[in-house]
Amino acid sequence: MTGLVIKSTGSSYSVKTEGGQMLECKIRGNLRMKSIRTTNPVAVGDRVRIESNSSPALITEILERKNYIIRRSSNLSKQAHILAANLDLAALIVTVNYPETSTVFIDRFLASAEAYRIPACLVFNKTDCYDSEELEYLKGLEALYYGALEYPCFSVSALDASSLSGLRSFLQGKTTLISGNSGVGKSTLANALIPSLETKTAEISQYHNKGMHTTTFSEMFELPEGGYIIDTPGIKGFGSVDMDKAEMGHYFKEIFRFSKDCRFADCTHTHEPGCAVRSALDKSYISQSRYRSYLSMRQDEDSGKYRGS
Ligand SMILES: Nc1nc2c(ncn2[C@@H]2O[C@H](COP(=O)(O)OP(=O)(O)OP(=O)(O)O)[C@@H](O)[C@H]2O)c(=O)[nH]1
Ligand SMILES: [Mg+2]
Ligand SMILES: [Zn+2]
Repeated sequence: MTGLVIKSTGSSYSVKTEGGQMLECKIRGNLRMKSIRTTNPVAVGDRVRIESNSSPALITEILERKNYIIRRSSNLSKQAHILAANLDLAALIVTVNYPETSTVFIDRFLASAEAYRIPACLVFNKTDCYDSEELEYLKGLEALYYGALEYPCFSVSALDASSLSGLRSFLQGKTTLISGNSGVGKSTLANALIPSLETKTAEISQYHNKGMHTTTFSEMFELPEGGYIIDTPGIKGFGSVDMDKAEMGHYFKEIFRFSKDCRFADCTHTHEPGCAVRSALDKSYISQSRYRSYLSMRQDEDSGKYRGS
């Protein structure tokens, strides 16, 4: 029998079987591991084979992952923690204000999604409380990210159910990771999309005896229309990705596109002659804010935040 891992508590896993039944499973002792060394062998979103006639039911095999996102336990450690597997979409919740989400933050998120090869979208939330200047700025963001870069964008208010219909149908049938700064409305949005969720999180809170459910272990919530969302309070953007410095330009769509015309194949688009990227920047084909984000991510790499090349 196969199933989908909905929730992990470190030692036991809630698996939804093909028949829709929920089973609490343990891992079989000799479960075969893939090449990556991880602190958690099985992650939320994993499709697994289970032996259901033993007690407890056992996970005997992890089916091949289409993708996964990881968090490295520490910079020096080779051990990684898998946050979620088999994602169809990564959604960043953005607020122009209350709190302000910077474009660097948006671009880091999008670059990480590109590096993981996970489709990304932006959800601009709290549109109910923007003044005219903030709404103008929002239009500019949509023109850049949707108009020029073709990332799907949604403008919503988590407090207004009627604003959510476009997003709702976009998420239908997909497994979506929701990220964003603290306070942008991730939980509020999850509750608005899944009316039955409020009670559920409340139960968990009581169990752990604190205000929120624990952040270390991800959980997927089923959408009434089909599909899942994963609200992970622990991840702001993504886990650290293995971004190769030389490939940073690949994770910015438009920089990648223009870079094909740079004189040097290994152009860093910072100082080289014949750089098609900087020439596109001068002509405003590439936005200043995106280029600044690119430079800032390259700099992180210099300071060892990403794996060096
Ligand atoms: N006006 C307005 N307030 C909102 C909206 N969405 C969320 N809020 C409020 O913003 C605050 C933070 O929302 P949360 O859903 O807790 O934010 P979060 O992203 O889950 O935050 P963390 O769990 O800390 O990461 C709450 O007071 C919400 O009621 C919205 O669309 N409009
Ligand atoms: Mg929250
Ligand atoms: Zn260049």
